[in-house]
Amino acid sequence: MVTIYQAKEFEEFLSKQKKTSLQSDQAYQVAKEVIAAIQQDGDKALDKYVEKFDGRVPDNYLVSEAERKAAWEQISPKTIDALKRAAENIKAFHAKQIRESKFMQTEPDIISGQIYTPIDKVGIYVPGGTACYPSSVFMNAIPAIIAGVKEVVMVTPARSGEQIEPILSVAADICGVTKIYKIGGIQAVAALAYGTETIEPVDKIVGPGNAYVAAAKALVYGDVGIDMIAGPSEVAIIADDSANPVYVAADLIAQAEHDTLARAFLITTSDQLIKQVEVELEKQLSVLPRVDIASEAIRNYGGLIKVDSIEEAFRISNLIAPEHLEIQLDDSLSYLGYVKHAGSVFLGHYTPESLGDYYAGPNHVLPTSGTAKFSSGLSVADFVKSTTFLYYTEKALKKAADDVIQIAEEEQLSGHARAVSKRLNNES
Ligand code: HSO
Ligand code: ZN
Repeated sequence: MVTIYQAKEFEEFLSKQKKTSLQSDQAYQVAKEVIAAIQQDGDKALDKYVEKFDGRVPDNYLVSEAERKAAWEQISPKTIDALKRAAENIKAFHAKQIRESKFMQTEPDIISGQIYTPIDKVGIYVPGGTACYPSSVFMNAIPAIIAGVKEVVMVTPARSGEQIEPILSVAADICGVTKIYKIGGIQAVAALAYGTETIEPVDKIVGPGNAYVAAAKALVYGDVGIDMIAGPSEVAIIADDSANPVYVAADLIAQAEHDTLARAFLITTSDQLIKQVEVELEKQLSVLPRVDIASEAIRNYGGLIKVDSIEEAFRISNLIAPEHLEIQLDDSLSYLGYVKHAGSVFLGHYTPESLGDYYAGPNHVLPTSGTAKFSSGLSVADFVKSTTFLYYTEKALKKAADDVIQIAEEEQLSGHARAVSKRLNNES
């Protein structure tokens, strides 16, 4: 059921693949209408669309302290402990991403540099329903909190208008989300972007969502910041005879169970591994609860690719620029330098992607659909801005004056030139 490719065939398949369109026209049209209405009429429009899309307007959009407390009773202590440990690991990893402001004195009379300041307010969109993931709360909120963002608010739809998923509320408490609003869909994005009487606007909106949420984020971009618009999740696994086919198949399936559009590739020098993985896939899929989703993804978007050398395996992987890359080779660390384009890399036989999805530290919000060629996963850097600064003494200005005036005159901006010359001549 899974397609087997020779390297050349796979390259052809890749080059023919169309970019999945991330915004359907219909989603775009609806988003336009809802955003315009909320921008104009605030809560009144918000209520109207919540009623229309979710069926019921909650008594209060803001999740109360009492509701946040009650959510803890609904989650097992074992889950709470595991979540707390995951949050600690993710915090520790992201803490290392903090950049120090730079102060430079390249010449005695000149000081320059760059300071980093956090965004004031960030909104995190977290889907409810079947893809309700506490790990997404951590991966979006923790880098913001580590960056120093003071107000991190979360929006997530309420079940039958009243209660949000309790595990999302607990995850929000564990990592320090300040406010939670019971609201999802386009209307949530619009409310966060422009504010209403009850929902305060934010400066940047991050987090995954369906086609409607993606369209809404694309439309509000510019008025607020957004993170990337993510496509279907994907993994590429580079392996040779040293790999265990059971682990390889398990990791391909872990990716495939996300979505019928998810992509999962094995790139290997070993014919035998391909045969074994084919058998293992059938075996493991037959006992998987989400067998329908995973089988469809593997059938339509999976592939086992035979290459002649490990160098060729990396060449193919760099063409895919996968969101996740697993290197299931002995001495895997020594191959890190071969990776040119990938969102996140998992090295060795005992580092399944699941570790990174939930727990180990690196972020799981990563560039998909080949966008790792030019972009990076979510990090602390997404929640800070840099501001450069400059200080010159009179002596330093004198030294630079002729050059600056020369260029200003060349641009025919004599006002700029005078802003320098007036200082030199001590003119008032
Ligand atoms: N693999 C997903 C993240 C995730 N997995 C959340 C499980 N829960 C995208 O990187
Ligand atoms: Zn996952």
